[in-house]
Amino acid sequence: MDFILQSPNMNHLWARLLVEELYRNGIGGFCISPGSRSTPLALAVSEQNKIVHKVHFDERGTGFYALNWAKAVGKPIALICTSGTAVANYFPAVVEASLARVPLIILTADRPPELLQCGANQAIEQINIFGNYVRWSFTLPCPDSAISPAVVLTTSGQAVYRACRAPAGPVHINCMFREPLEPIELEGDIPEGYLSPIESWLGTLKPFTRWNLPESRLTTEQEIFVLDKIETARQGLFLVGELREEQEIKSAYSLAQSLHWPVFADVTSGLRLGNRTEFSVAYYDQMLLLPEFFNWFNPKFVLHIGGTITSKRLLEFLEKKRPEYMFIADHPLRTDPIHRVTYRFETNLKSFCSWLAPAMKRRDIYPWGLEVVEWSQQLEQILNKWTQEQEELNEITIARYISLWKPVDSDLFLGNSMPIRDADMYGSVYGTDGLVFANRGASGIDGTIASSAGFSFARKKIVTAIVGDLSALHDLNSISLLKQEGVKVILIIINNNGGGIFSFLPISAYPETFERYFGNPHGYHFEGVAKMFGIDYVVTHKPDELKTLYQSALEKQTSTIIEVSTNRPENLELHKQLQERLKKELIKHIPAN
Ligand SMILES: Cc1ncc(C[n+]2csc(CCOP(=O)(O)OP(=O)(O)O)c2C)c(N)n1
Ligand SMILES: [Mg+2]
Repeated sequence: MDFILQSPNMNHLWARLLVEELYRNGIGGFCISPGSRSTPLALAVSEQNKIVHKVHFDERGTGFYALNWAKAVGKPIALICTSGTAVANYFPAVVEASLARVPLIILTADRPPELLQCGANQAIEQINIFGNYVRWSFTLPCPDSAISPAVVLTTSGQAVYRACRAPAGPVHINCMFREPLEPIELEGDIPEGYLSPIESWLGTLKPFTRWNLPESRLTTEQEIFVLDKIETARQGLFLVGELREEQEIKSAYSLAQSLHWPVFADVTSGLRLGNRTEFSVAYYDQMLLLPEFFNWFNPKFVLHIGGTITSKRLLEFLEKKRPEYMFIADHPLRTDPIHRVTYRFETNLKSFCSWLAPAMKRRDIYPWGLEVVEWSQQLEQILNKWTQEQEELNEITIARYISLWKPVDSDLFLGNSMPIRDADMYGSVYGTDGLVFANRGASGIDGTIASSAGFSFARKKIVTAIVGDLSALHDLNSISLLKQEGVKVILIIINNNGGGIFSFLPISAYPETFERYFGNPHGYHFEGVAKMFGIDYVVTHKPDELKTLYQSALEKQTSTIIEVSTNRPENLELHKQLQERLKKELIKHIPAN
């Protein structure tokens, strides 16, 4: 630990202790945004080759980049920024991390107390700035020889522990530094013997405090209860929400195969666009559009694992039908927007699925709900036919084509607004496996480009991202992240010249205010900005051409932007038209009462 012993002054010593201990506690990497007050922290990271780190000038984008990096690797990522509004720019990502349970360690440099609330430059109220959105916040005072170095180490360890234990989430450490900030030798600044309380730590590579993550498992009584409920349930429905790990997806797949219940999988579950099970009902959202189906379909028991559900229609359906509802999650947070959960168990998802699948004794030979599975397959045919009929690309066919063309061993990022909904409603279940990420904690349209970049970097894979034009405009400068080493994103921007989602809402019936305040047209295209950032850019409106362009984008080493222009009013009509076709098909199958 020579680099610690050779620290030039207290500021740098504390920063090195903090960073080294975060590293020893197993964090996945660092993201740094430039600034002066954070100099000791930035240098402490830069001095060490072993620490994976990224540098980006915009804290807002960096926050989303780190968020998706952390989500993909299941480890905390630390962020470093200077004092002032830099800190506040992390807020959107902190909110998303808090709601989506993603571990982040936010290290913000702060001015010393004598420079606060006195008009000093770049000094804002940073203590507890993130309020209830962080799992823990702590201010480290200015490095001081009166304070044991062990305090710095236990602060680091506590930060990682609190970020990781359920519910995982962001943690804030506010670090006050007094000048000088540069690594200047200050004789006598570090008194002799100062490091003796952490001598043994200096001699190892282990964290100062070892901690364990309590892992919740069902007790034997709970297992008996769950098993009994599931074995005796009539007309069960298996609901799979967001899953972030391949192992979880695999075990959920096996459970789906053993349950013999219709499977309604969310687009972010990993079981919706690929991994088709024998019982997958891909088009449940569209089926629920038909009142006759809505009335006829009567699940009596729901087993829901994983995160939230994108389909509002499905939630409304469950709210009305009031089945018994068992929710299994690996955290304690209420994930029940319709307030219908009747049994809730906190346990590791993978072990739950792996336990339950073989534990169930006898399943029906003629499973309930098979006809629903078949009807969904009929709808697949209608969707294929309708897609082939469309000469020009539209928002529905883009979702379908990309779900089918996305190569094996690559991932998908879906922007909020219509891209995630179209993929959820119309993406093909015959696509390839792979993770599907979206920022569904707070469902912001911000940080989408940075998110896809962080996701690709973390997974070391190609990420295809589909985002709307307003979302892309919101995060324009994050296009520079698409050029970073280890990032390869094919960014498909659906440019419908504004917020297409609003056309689906009742407010669209008020033309005098609609376009200006909701549709928000701008007339921009993305070629110029792609050129500015030096990113390959192509534009198309034809399916065949999209296929060729997508294929060649996949073959390149670097990221590409593909812009497709669509039309908002037409998009609404196309959705209606297709939905009528699907309903016409489905009604043929519903038994008359
Ligand atoms: C940060 C943030 N601001 C505003 C909103 C509200 N909002 C939801 S969808 C939407 C329009 C998005 O437009 P675009 O990205 O072009 O997608 P489209 O609706 O056209 O599919 C807006 C403004 C939000 N969710 N997040
Ligand atoms: Mg749009």
